[in-house]
Amino acid sequence: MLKEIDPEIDEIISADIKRQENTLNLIASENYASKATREACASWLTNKYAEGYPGARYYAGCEFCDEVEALAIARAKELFGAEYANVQPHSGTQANMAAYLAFLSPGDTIMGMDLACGGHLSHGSRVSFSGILYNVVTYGVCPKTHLVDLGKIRELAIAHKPRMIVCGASAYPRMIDFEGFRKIADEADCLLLADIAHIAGLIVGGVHPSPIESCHIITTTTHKTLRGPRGGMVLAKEKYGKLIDRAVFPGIQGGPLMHIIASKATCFKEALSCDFKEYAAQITKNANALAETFISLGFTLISGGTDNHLLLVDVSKEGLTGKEAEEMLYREGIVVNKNTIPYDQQPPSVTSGIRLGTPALTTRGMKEAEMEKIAYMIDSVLRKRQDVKDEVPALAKSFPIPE
Ligand code: DSN
Repeated sequence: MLKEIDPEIDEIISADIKRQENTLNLIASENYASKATREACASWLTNKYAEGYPGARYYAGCEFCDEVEALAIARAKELFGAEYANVQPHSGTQANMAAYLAFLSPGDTIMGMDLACGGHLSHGSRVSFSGILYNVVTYGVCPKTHLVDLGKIRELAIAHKPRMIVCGASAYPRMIDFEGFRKIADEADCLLLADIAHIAGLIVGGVHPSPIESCHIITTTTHKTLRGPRGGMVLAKEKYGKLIDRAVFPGIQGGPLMHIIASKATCFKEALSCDFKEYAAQITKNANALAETFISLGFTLISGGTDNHLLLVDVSKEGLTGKEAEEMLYREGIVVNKNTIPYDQQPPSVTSGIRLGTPALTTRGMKEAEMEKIAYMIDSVLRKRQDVKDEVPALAKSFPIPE
């Protein structure tokens, strides 16, 4: 149908499907959503306005939207062991925005991880609403170990008395010590928000500690390691629910995307399965295999390895910028993103590092042996300046993207 009505868009989509099929996707924040979740995204629910919440809507005809959202909420709570869930945020940034609006006033102090050290734009970057509206104190990582230094964070929290500490990151290869952060938040008498967008799938898969007991508010996306549709979510104790609900709608959003909420529900159902636990475990095994092969080849990894789904390679040691490395690899069909490394001398548009993640290739069924092969391919491209144009499509073809 799309082919007939809008052949131009159909052709572009088809070209991107081919691109996805024929390349090796190591973007740490991407994944392949299942056919079931994609079907829900494309469903008739896109037609419906349902401002409000189940049982309290501002439009007629919301009875099925109520059922869908109630199911999504129930499954989210079961999946994470949470008392409360709001599944309406359109994105992770909007989940964070709603959490800030619920608990902070403009001008309040928040503490978040510096973007340059692996934090996210919405954790207080000066170019984001979070840095514009709030007084931000950033924390980094230890310049030597590249690890979060809870001692330093404690000192900052005592000195600056934030109203909220944000833990969680977009480019941090190690585990987040939620309990350690909570001790600091309690001492500083402030709220603790965990942004688990990158690691949500690892948490529900049991390969990363859960923030549910330690953190007051938890935000996430649903499309990264969780492998659902593009979207956001807030989790918390029931007592915070009313404030958060009001902040999401009418605070920062109007009509919820009911087709996406249906798809989130399906994603949660998939993530509740035993298969998903195996998947999450394989993501970290694959990241570890990739890291070990890189180390054996002499590459420099930020923090010396990984505990999660991603690794950061310092390509300046190879005489390259992150931008050059990203482009060289993409020409061969290996998709990574340039990324700042802690205390980077290069601007964010250039960078000294590349970030690699294993969630997408693990969805294709790849295991440690394939990770090793890929590390060798990357070595060939970046160091030996050899092409791997034949190997990439061959490997991609052997591991088709599952329906
Ligand atoms: N832009 C995402 C990432 O790639 O990590 C985070 O929102």
